[in-house]
Amino acid sequence: MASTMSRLMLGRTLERICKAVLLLCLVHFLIMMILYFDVYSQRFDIFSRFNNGRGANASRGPHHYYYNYSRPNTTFPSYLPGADQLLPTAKPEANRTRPTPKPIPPCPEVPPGLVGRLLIEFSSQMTMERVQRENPNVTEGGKYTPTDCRPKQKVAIIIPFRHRDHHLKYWLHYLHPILRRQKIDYGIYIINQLGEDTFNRAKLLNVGYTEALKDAEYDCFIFSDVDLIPMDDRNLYHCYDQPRHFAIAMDKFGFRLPYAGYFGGVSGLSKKQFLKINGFPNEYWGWGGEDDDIYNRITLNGMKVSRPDVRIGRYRMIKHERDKHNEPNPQRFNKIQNTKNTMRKDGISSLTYRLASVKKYPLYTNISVEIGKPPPRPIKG
Ligand code: UDH
Ligand code: MN
Repeated sequence: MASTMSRLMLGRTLERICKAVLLLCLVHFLIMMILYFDVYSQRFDIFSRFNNGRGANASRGPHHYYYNYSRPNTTFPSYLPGADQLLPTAKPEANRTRPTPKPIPPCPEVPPGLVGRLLIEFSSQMTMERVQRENPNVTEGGKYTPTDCRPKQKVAIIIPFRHRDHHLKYWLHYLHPILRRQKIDYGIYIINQLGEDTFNRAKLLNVGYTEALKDAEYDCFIFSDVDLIPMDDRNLYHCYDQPRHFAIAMDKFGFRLPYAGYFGGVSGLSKKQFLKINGFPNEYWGWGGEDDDIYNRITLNGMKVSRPDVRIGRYRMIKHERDKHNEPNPQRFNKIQNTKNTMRKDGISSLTYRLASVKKYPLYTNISVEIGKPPPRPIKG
């Protein structure tokens, strides 16, 4: 009798356990379904929140949504349909067999596919083949145009260059996917200084401006060092109402602006802004000062520098030693006191150089130039 009772009890307990397990499974399934469908809504919901308070001076609004992606440059998984793919299926069209081609809309102020904070590192092996494989939709010469919307500006990205192939691979690896997510219509120009004379960054940038305009009708120019990688894709690489300074919080300066008038690393000017300041100085040979001269040109011509939020304008610089033939320029301190007197004579209006070659590679256009050498130093005494 007692054993029958205990067996009955055991049976009931087991039954209850089974029911509980079944219920748990059901709840689990329900949660999974909710999460699954939520992924779609997230895509719109989260990023629409970026819109709040964003105007021309964009990134000064509140930004609380940071994403730490371990694989930095992955966009949303390709199995998730994009907004453009989702909408038509929700609204079935009458004429399914012959869809009328829709005019593409202008690109939204805030691109919907941004991921925010990125993980940037330089320890993994990088090869040009790999970067090429990662970016099949970049066309010859390093160009890209969004296909689902019309960008307002056409952007030339100009990089001063000599003997930095190792850095270039990382730059291309990180920047192509970022620019694509940002819906930028762009071309990449590497301005390579031939020979071993003293390096001249600003003069190379002037050459870049001139040569890019021979290639296409650009209306915005972004000048970037080859070793600077943005850590947040909300730092949008286009031009603004005022000349833009992008690299405001570099790791090497403790993620802060080193001084109020700093304009180095990565900056951007519209064609109009660039011409207003007569381009950049050609007479800064060796390291330093040219960026301060550009800053002076901007303020002396009644413009102001626009900057992103300090949490967004973060950059990593690939660590390196000082290059040969780019020693600090001892004349730089004197020269930056004189911008007011020199800027009308020295600039894009006085630029001379000898173009050696223009080569279009899959991920960038290489422009090799001879830009001369510094004038002989006056003999002391
Ligand atoms: N650049 C070259 N080749 C050169 C010199 C400069 O490509 O030989 C370009 C390159 O795009 C570089 C930019 O010019 O990113 C600016 O030069 P830089 O990177 O040398 O300037 P930065 O202020 O370095 O980063 C200062 C040298 C500090 C070395 C400290 C070592 N501990
Ligand atoms: Mn550097």
